[in-house]
Amino acid sequence: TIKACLFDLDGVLVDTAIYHFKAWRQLAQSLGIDFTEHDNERLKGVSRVRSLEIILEIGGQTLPQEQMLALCEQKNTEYLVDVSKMTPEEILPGVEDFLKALKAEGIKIALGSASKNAQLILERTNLLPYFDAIIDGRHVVNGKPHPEVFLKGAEALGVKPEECVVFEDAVAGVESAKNAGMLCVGVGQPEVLTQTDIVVKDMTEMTVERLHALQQK
Ligand code: B16
Ligand code: MG
Repeated sequence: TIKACLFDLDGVLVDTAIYHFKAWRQLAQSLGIDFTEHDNERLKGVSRVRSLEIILEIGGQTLPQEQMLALCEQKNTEYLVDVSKMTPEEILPGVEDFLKALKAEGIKIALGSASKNAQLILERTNLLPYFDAIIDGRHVVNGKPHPEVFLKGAEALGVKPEECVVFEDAVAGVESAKNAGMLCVGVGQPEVLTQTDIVVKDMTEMTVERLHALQQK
């Protein structure tokens, strides 16, 4: 039986990718690196410092560790300017109805995000009360595709991995779910999210019935 749903944050519950992109592009420009929206796809689901490494790779640059950490700080300060202005209107379509339906069924809900700003984003969008557990970038040593974030989520909820369904929009996140031995619903394009059990366009396509049907597959 499915007892819990574990949600990624960026790209599944809210679209903060646009704010990440804005802040990273500004930083890349200051380094003389041309960073495009296409390049930004590579940053989805990966940690802040890994994101900077990818941008430096694109620009063919390397920097000392200390300077990299300072740049990550700088990016995050820019990013937080936008995040601190977020409202519940930025919750993606179908999310709240699905979370309410899960609550009504007694299915547990956890967050499994790479972001160190996850708590703040949930607070700004009024999503926080839905969550029974929050595992984010502050709690994990190994980033996605390592299964740590979702395994810790299951543990916090007191359920087994095979009783969990993960919702993910990033390839690294889907791999993380599969490495954890969990069912996975992809949110986005089937051509990209090939390792999932099903793919939905967004949460408007999700119902509790569809969730339970995953097990029979
Ligand atoms: P922060 P998710 C991820 O969130 C984003 O997709 C990724 O682009 C970002 O680099 C990462 O969080 C870290 O975020 O800088 O706020 O700690 O998709 O795992 O919810
Ligand atoms: Mg994501």
